[in-house]
Amino acid sequence: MKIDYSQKLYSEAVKYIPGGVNSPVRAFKSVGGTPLFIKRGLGSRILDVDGNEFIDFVGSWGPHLFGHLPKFVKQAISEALENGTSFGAPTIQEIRIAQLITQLVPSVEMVRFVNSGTEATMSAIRLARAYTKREKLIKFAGCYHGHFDAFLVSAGSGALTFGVPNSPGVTSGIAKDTLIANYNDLDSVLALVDKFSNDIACIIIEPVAGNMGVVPPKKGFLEGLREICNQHGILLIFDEVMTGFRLAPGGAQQLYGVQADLTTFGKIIGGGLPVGAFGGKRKIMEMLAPVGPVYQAGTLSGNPIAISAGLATLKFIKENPYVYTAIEEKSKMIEDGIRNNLNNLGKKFILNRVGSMMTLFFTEDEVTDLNSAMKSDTQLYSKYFHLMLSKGIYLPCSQFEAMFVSYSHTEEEIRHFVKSNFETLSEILK
Ligand code: HOZ
Repeated sequence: MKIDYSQKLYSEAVKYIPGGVNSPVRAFKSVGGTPLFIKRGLGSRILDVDGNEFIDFVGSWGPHLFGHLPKFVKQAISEALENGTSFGAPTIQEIRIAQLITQLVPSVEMVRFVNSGTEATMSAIRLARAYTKREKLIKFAGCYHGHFDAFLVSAGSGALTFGVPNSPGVTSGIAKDTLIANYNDLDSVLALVDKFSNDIACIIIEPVAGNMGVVPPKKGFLEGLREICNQHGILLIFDEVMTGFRLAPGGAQQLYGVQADLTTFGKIIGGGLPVGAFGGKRKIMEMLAPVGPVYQAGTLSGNPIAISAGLATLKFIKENPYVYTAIEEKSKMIEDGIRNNLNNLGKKFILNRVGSMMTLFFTEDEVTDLNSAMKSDTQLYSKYFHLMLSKGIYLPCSQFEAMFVSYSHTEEEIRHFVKSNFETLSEILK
């Protein structure tokens, strides 16, 4: 595969941008090699600057539930653009998308828009702290909630991939208010609650973890958290930046039947443009300025172009709920294919899948939390990644990320994926 132009651009990029990238996971650092510079994306395919075409299973790390540039998003952006790019004043679209979200996610009675998942989670914990008048939060080892200071303690995603789960620059004052529990381990939560009960404002969790690779919640885990929060006056925050509108129109809370007090969104909610949001019960949300005293703001928040793209996406979801069945079928086909391949090769590597999010871990021990995820052989993953890439399949460039299936993936592409998966596994296990 020729990647000369990507290589040239990368050597130029590192001169002006730290690591040549604007978000660390893109840098191919953990798998080695040069990040590919992408020129365009359409449907399930992306094309790099050297002219290589790939079937994309990253989907911009989650937003592209319908593949790249679906017609309804393109049209919404073009129409919105005719009217201008930003006003710093309310627009009709913001009301419409807020209405739609409150219909799709019943625990969300009010919603505030921001520009990224990070902004959503950092604003949500400020609100939780103000509402409960408490300062500490519980997060789970390996969960990633964006790059705000309070979350860069035992963080997942790039922080985990690059071995910096506790980032320098986060003050000890901030870190001491972040308590760490183990995913899928209610006892570890109870131990913290026993010790700090009256100081804990919120428990924040990815209801399906996607930033240490995909780790599903065990039966009863989310319900248990809900129960603990109810008993101790703690707010439960579901970070649905990845799972929101992906696992079901109402996200993971619909899938598992557990409601959060506050929910954060990103990715799909912006239809591929930078939008984040957080929402929840009215009495909590009305503590936000200008109604209440909790300050939170943004010049570009609710940006009309981005919100129009998000609105078009959510409308499509509402009007075409069958898409979830179709995406589930596609994802199941991939899962069955990989499992069949592993069986034929006599390997018991762990494949975790929830809906259209999945991760193949290169370990034969069950992956239920950060410790078990870390048992995965990341060198083997790197080989897997590069060989799959050479067969035209673009996967996350880290073991500790989710692979995403979209509505635009065709059966033929899935067959190609499964065949490539078999050839690749056979090769790297030789
Ligand atoms: N898992 C990450 C976000 N949820 C990947 C994207 C990024 O950090 O750039």
